Order: sequence, then C-alpha cells, then structure tokens
Amino acid sequence: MDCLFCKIVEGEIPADVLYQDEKVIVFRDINPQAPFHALVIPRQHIPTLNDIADEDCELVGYMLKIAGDVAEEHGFAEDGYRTVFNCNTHGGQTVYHIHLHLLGGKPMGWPPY
Ligand code: IU
Repeated sequence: MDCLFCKIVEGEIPADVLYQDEKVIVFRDINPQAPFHALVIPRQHIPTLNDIADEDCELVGYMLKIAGDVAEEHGFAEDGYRTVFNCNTHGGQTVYHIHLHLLGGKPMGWPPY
C-alpha cells in the first residue's frame, strides 16, 4: 500500500517521533503551523474519518487521550491547544491515513478560514 504514514509506521520513512506504543505514533509535523505541531496517527491504516468502523471508536478516543498527554508533557495543556482531524477535500486532508493534528504554543484563531 502506497501510504506515507504507513511507511512511517513501518519505519521506512524517518519521522521525529515523540511517543509511540502498540496502537499509535506521535511525530512532529514537517511543516509546523504553530510553535508545537505534532500528528497522532494510528498504526492501523484508516484512510479518512468516513472509514471509521464501530470497532475503531476506542482507538480514535485513545488518539485524543494521547494528544492530551503529549500536550501535558510538553507544558501547554493548561494554556490550551487545538486538535483537528481534516477529512477529504473540503476538510483539507492531504494524507489519506487518519491523523489528529495537535497544535499548541500560541493562541489559535477561530474560525479556521
Ligand atoms: P492534512 O490534514 O492531511 O492536510 O495533514 C497532513 C499533514 O502531514 C500536514 O500538516 C503535513 O505537513 C504533514 N506531513 C508530515 O508531517 N510529514 C510528511 O512526510 C508529509 C506530510 I507528505
């Protein structure tokens, strides 16, 4: 399968990994949009949020828990942060392996356009 994030999971492409376990990997985004910008990805290949099956719900909740833990570890949990799942074209998704953006270290704008 020609999936860039699967290649990171397999260790075929290097990434600046901040955390990993049997379910997820967290690594720094190569094009950061905030002082801290990391991606939480599942090891399991799920192309988009539209492909999440009932049995994946626990995994997706776990990704959010890990994002909070990473924010805590990097000292910006209290000030706050932004988490984003982009889905398909209108959502701005460019890599088709679900990933949770974790952005922190500055106040975020809203709305996102
Ligand atoms: P998006 O939600 O699919 O648009 O986010 C994809 C992200 O993956 C984007 O922020 C890229 O900078 C990031 N990324 C990366 O960290 N490493 C890569 O090799 C590639 C993309 I290609």
